[in-house]
Amino acid sequence: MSERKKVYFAGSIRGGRADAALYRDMIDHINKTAYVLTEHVGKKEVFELEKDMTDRDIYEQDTAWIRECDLVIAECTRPSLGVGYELAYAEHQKKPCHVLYRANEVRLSAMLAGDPYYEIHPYSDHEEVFSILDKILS
Ligand code: 6IA
Repeated sequence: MSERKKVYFAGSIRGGRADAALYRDMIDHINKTAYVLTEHVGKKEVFELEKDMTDRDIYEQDTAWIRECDLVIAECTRPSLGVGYELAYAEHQKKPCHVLYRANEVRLSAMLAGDPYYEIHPYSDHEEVFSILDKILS
């Protein structure tokens, strides 16, 4: 267990929860072979749980987890200021960063698509997302 890679999974929270079920499925899949530090991103009741934390608490915890992780996997179909910030922070920390998004639905921000540091993985359906995750984690 201890040698499992620590994954910082990033997905939209206040940016919109339309893909929350997908985040949960991705987190469950990653947890089969690695360890996700940020399970709350896939939780349905995230706003209920959030009530006990200040924004400062969230910021301090998440930036500490980015410093601790082995890699970042971000689902970026739904634009989120927080996810964009996390990716920039992770690049600054020199953590490998993988960006997944549905290319048939959105055009990825040029600030991610144009940054050669990021590994960009367009996909079109759920099955594809799991095989991309397997490749990232192999
Ligand atoms: O701007 P957004 O809210 O969409 O930003 C989403 C990103 O910020 C996610 O990738 C999270 O890592 C991070 N984030 C936003 N809200 C929280 C949060 N709320 N807790 C942890 N990370 C967050 C409290 C959740 C609760 C279960 C304790």
